[in-house]
Amino acid sequence: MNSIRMCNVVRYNLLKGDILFRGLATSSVLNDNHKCQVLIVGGGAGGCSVAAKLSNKLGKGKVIILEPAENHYYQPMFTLIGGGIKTLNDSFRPMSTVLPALAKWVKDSAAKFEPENNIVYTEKGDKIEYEFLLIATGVQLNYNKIPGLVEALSIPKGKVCSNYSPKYVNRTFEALQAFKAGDAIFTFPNSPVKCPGAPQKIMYIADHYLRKTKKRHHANVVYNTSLAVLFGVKHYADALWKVVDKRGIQVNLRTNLIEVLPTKNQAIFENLDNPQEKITLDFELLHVTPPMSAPDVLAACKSLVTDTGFVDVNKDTMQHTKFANVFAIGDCSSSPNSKTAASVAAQSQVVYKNMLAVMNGHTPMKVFDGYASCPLVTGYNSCILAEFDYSLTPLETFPIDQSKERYSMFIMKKDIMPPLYWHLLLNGLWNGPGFARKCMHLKW
Ligand code: FAD
Ligand code: UQ1
Repeated sequence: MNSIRMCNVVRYNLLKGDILFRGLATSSVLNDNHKCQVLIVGGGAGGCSVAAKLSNKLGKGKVIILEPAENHYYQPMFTLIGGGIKTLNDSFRPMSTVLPALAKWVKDSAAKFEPENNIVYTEKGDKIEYEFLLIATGVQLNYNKIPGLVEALSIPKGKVCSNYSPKYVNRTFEALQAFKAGDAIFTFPNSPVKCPGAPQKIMYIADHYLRKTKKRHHANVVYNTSLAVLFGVKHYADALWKVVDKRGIQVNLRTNLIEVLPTKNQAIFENLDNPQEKITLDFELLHVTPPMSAPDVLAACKSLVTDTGFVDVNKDTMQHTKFANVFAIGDCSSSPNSKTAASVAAQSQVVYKNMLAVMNGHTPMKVFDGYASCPLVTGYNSCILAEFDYSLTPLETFPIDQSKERYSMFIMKKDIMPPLYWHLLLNGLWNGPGFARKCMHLKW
């Protein structure tokens, strides 16, 4: 008995000592050291699709995905949620169900990149050593850069909304339903954005909603954009100008949101061609697309990024310009395409093939053409399917005039794209419509 009790006392003291030690220990003693062939930072559209491809090829345990989020969101659906066409529940799945089973998920964030030593440190203090690194962190939403905005977005049933975050996207349809009369203002920030069509898609849906509910004649629909154009590709911009003219939507170019006055329902804009010139507008609905940037953690690692903080890659191969074992995919890369999931799909095969080439001592040969696609939803039953490349030249899949508003393209956006994303893209089985395009443009 005595010896048992003695043992327990010793065990208790050891445990107590261990707890005390753990409490005082530095993170390097406490935390894990991981080693892997490929580390993928970010398990969004790009990280997940390439993780699936690489782990299928390399086998179990070769790939680590570093990703903190509990859920994976299909962000293109946010536009439809804003219009009450889909629900927030439709837009996400548990991260554990979308990441490939053959890869190891480290549920944590990258806190520091050390590409010179092939190491990434995590927020919780783990150290991950890799042979090859794929950076897929997406962009950072900077709602806090607009004074008053976060406060306005925290007012329950308020007039300020934003499709860009799952935290706020439900506010859009609520604000639309509550809207009675007055100014409905939609903004585009003075920064790079993901899906540059999305800030105006929700405006067209709102316009249609107000028509359907007979409120449109009491409403003034306004698009205040920092850009000097309505859309970056002239072919589609020409079509969109016809839509705004037909619908009586007021477009103010080079007009940038700089402040929201939450209690007054007012927004302050600057004229980017004459920043002294400020204008304060009343609103009954304000849909804000927030300023965005490369994530701070990337921007902090100067050897990894360009002046603007995005991962400095060769725009053809997606390989880092200095570190041959580092690649980037998606919104966090410096490749000058429009930041869309459609681009991620096309990049995924380029990144996969080029990473394998480098692993085998070859030169990366596969080239990304800058493909981007933006289904410009113009209402509850119409959509212009914009597709283009680096040179902003249309690169259309279907042998029809895609700059026309079509019901078929709306159905594609609403019903075909979600399963294509969940079942094909995230499993590494969708590389964009390049092959279909070639088939459909064959001259018979
Ligand atoms: P994301 O999918 O954003 O994934 C980034 C991942 O990295 C996230 O899971 C995040 O948690 C993780 N991460 C971030 N920081 C860290 C860190 N420090 N450490 C580890 N992990 C980190 N695209 C289209 O093609 N068509 C559309 O119609 C369309 N509509 C859109 C509408 C809206 C409202 C929005 C918001 C986007 C839309 N997009 C659309 C754009 C599309 O969603 C993005 O371009 C795409 O998701 C980019 O993929 P990604 O992998 O680069 O980044
Ligand atoms: C696409 O490939 C893609 O990524 C999965 C999207 O994001 C959801 C898109 O919105 C679009 C339009 C494409 C391109 C696909 C076709 C069939 C034109």
